[in-house]
Amino acid sequence: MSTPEQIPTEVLELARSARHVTVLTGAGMSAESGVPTFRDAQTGLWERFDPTELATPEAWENDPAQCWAWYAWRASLVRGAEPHPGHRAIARWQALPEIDLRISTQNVDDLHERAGATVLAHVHGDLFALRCADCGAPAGVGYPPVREPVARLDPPVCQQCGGLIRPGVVWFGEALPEGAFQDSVEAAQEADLVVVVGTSGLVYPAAGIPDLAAARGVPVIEINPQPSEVSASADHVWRATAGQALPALAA
Ligand code: BV8
Ligand code: ZN
Repeated sequence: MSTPEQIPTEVLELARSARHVTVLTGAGMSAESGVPTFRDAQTGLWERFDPTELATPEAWENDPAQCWAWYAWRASLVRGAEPHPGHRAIARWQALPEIDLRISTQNVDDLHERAGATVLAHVHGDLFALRCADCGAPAGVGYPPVREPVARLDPPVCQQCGGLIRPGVVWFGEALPEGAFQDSVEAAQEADLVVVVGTSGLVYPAAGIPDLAAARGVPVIEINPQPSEVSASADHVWRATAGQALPALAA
């Protein structure tokens, strides 16, 4: 019986021979840094909050102050979190001169970057890239510090047009940032190895990327302690956490 930390032989061989690697990450990548995932039982954000009231353009239109307060609280959680050994392992792997490693993340946090990695695409946007909801101008302000979830906080106002400042994330029903999805698809299809870490594979179009790679014959490894929608399209499933698996994979 192997333990989660023990790298499966076929995974080790793929990782050692790959020169073009794409790493796709989801909320599970940040879990060991203390940033809650969305859908995990007990700890997932959606156990406590209703996404249809918070992560949609309609939610913003109906109650921007409720939306802003939730994102300000999440931003405080992220600011208080640190990258873990899994984030650092990806950054080390990417820094190897013989490796072309491209990271596509669904995460809106900056933990990959703070671990020293360069991210090709934040397909669901960037929590901290605040902009005006009306004219799109980048905001010259940040989130206020929020220690506990609060019901409402007034968003700041745009200096250019007086519109409200919104988080730089992609809400349900909004288009992904221009180029981000296409860049991610290309990276995965051109890779000789795709590593999918910590995603439930439920949110499209990002969830389709492993299948698009697999359809081109690219081997896909899943790292996730639980079964997910990605598991069926993965050639190898490693039931371990990001913090357990990635340091061994990128050693
Ligand atoms: C679009 C950003 C078109 C904001 C997020 C049917 C009905 C309605 C809609 C749809 C439908 N079918 C398809 C859709 C479209 C919709 C969609 O997919 N809905 C799903 C839910 C059915 N998609 C969209 O709306 C997208 N846009 O399609 O646009 C368009 C085109 C042109 C013009 C206009 C429009 C936009 C989707 C973006 C949504 N934004 N978030 C915010 O952060 O608040 S989604 C949210 O879920 C997260 O940000 C995250 O990015 C995403 C995916 O979640 P995961 O990362 O997978 O996280 P999850 O909690 O689910 O899973 C965690 C996993 O980690 C688990 O598997 C767990 O086992 C594992 N794990 C736990 N611990 C660890 C671990 N793994 C490793 N190590 C550990 N330690
Ligand atoms: Zn504006």
